[in-house]
Amino acid sequence: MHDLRCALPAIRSAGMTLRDILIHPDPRLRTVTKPVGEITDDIRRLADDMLETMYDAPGIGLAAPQIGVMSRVLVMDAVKEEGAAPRPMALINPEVIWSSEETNVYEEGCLSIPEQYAEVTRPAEVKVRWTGLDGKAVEEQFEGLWATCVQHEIDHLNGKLFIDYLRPLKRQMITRKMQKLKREMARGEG
Ligand code: K2U
Ligand code: ZN
Repeated sequence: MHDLRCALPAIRSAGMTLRDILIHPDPRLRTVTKPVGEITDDIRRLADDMLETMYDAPGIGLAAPQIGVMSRVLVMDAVKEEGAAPRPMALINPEVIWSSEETNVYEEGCLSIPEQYAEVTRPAEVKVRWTGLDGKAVEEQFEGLWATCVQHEIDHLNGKLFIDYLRPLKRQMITRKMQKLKREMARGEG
């Protein structure tokens, strides 16, 4: 993942903050988040912090509950062409209003479930409606990695993780690995 910190000045607000990413299992990752009411400067700062945290991870998406904020906010930038201009996006109260019959299989990961990857099948294209940081309603149809990413992030807003699409045994194995990782992190190892 090319370092996009050069892109940050374009979307920087005064002093963004890197936030800690919660690791599964954590009840906050299993909570259905609340819609955002008014789009305030606090929401705009939250989106900035989420983008900075996402680029730093690095990742191509991040949902507010992953940093412990139980609001319906997600950010993403799934631009993967080397040297292409980044396209940082912030979606407030996003909802899928159409999804294609055809599906895509993608080996997904998750910043809240580090180093674990598994194939997930999702609709290949989705149409999403959301409110932008300027308060305006937006609709866009996503395909490819963008479609996978936006569905992965909207799942996060509903307390759903990509491991929920796996067989129970595989999901339990990943959860146990994360519990071990968290024990080691608590002891300052790992
Ligand atoms: O929400 C997150 O945890 C960030 C996810 C988003 C994502 C997962 C699977 C497929 C698409 C997006 C990733 O950890 S971001 C890391 C990454 C980078 C390149 C391609 C796939 C995943
Ligand atoms: Zn995730």
